[in-house]
Amino acid sequence: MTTFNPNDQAAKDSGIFGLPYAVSDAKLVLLPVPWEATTSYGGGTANGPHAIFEASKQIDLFDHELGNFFEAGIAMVDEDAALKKWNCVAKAAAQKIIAADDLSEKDRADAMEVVNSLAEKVNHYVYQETKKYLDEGKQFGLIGGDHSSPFGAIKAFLEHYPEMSILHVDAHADLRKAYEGFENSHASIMQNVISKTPLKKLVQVGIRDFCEDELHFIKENSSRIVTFFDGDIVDQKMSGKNFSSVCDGIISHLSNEVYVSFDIDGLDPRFCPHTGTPVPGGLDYTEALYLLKKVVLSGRKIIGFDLCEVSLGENSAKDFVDPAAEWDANVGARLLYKLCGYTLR
Ligand SMILES: [Mn+2]
Repeated sequence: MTTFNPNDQAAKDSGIFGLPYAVSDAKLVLLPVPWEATTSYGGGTANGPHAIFEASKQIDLFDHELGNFFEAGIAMVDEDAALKKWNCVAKAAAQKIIAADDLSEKDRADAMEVVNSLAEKVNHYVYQETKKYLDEGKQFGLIGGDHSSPFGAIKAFLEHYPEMSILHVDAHADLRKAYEGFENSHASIMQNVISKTPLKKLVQVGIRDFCEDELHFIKENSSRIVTFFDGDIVDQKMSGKNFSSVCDGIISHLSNEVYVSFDIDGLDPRFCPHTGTPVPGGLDYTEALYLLKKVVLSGRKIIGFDLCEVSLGENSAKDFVDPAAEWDANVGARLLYKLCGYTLR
């Protein structure tokens, strides 16, 4: 600890962002959830936490806006070996269901049972871990994994902060009632949050890929869900409304305690070309940061967050095979650092 110099290059055995803190010393704990069982299009997001961890070491710790906030201590928990195994088993079962049309009813039901029961285990693990750190008085962020990863975390946060709202940045509404039959699909996370938790307000931003049922669901639940569609934000900007007042409109729906659920594909895909389900359009990196900054400046408190769907693509695994894919991890790590900064503020 005494030899740590934030201006030096990260040491080989250092933690996330090159920091020297153990989880027990850290004010902010990051939980990796390498889970992507129900990935429907491009995979690889289970490697997201590791890729972000590696890329995080090149970040300059001093932040022009937030200063040396890392001194509060930030540490990432080791990936859970059992969870990694569950991911492999569930992914194989899910692929069987997605790929084969000639699957017998029984085989299909069996495979579905494997996926659903392992997803329940993940939810339980994430809930327990989140609750543990919140009970210890730590701040908490989760690194996915696909966007189904944080369900247990959101549940635990709601027990600690019943009045909290969620700021959800995403290309997708994630309000499907099960996707491809999977109850805990990445495309259903906010449907599950709305139907299975007492969350009072979900504020969605950047949404540009959704089905008509999801739109109906938003309208049916208009007291709990406010959606800022990407197209509407673009219309406002194109006709001369400045982004600052667009942000004010979004933020006005948030309660004082804000949990951020950030799907990287909410950004323009040039910032996340290897994410599983990229969609053209979306927020600029700087716009996303500006929105988060304005949340804090409004006097609201960011109490925690998840960052999901960062991926290097399916085959690049852990060794950065495609040099272009390292970009996704670089953006993810920088966004993560800012999320940590705003949470520690
Ligand atoms: Mn999502």
